[in-house]
Amino acid sequence: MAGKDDVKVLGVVVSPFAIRVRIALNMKGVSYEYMEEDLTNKSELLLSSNPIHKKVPVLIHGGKPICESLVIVQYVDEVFPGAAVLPSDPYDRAVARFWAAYVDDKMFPPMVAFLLAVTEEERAAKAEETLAAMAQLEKAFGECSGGKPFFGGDSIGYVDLALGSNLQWLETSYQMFGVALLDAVKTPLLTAWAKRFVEADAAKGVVPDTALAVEFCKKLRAR
Ligand SMILES: N[C@@H](CCC(=O)N[C@@H](CS)C(=O)NCC(=O)O)C(=O)O
Ligand SMILES: *[C@@H]1O[C@H](CO)[C@@H](O)[C@H](O)[C@H]1NC(C)=O
Repeated sequence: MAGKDDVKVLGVVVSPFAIRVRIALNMKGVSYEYMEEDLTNKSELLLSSNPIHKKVPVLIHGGKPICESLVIVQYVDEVFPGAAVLPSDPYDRAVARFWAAYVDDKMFPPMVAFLLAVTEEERAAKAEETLAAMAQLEKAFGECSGGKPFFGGDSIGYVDLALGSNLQWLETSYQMFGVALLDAVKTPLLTAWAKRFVEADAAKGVVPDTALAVEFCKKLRAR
């Protein structure tokens, strides 16, 4: 039986949703067992712990499953002591939740559609849509960071986790199709921020090599 402090993460190494959960746990200094899922052959544990969506990530804490990455990150922030992920001020928390939802609703879908596009036309349209979202996020960074290194200020916060967990796919878009969705000219603040994010201690060893994401993308495109 799982002990009350036993922590497991069911994930996929290239999944932004799993990556943000793992970085949040690292920020808190929580040790956890990481279990890689094969999404073409999901484990019984995944199916039983996330029966509604059957998706990664799932955090299993003391035998209890928690699903949906942003919900998990908030849970981790509330349950474990250490570096705060969400700001303490309610208004700032609301703003952080707004931008994290924006990443998942407005940036992630066109970015994935770009990576999986079949026609050049479709790819160009999705690039434009992703870049428009990135331009909004560039502005948001200016406002949220207040000149500090991260959306969360001096250290990684909620919006940093939401967006930073997607960096391997932005890099993949460049390597596979020569399109910079994270553009040094159009989004200079985010370009500099991305470098800081991947070099942060909590992110080390979690944000995967682009080569791995490229390989994964090729497999998905072949399917
Ligand atoms: N909104 C969910 C999204 C999770 C998600 O889309 N996970 C994907 C992997 S990146 C998945 O498990 N897909 C499996 C499937 O759709 O069958 C979250 O934030 O956790
Ligand atoms: C699916 O996963 C199970 C273990 O969870 C394994 O025993 C089985 O061989 C896998 N099947 C395929 C087709 O990969």
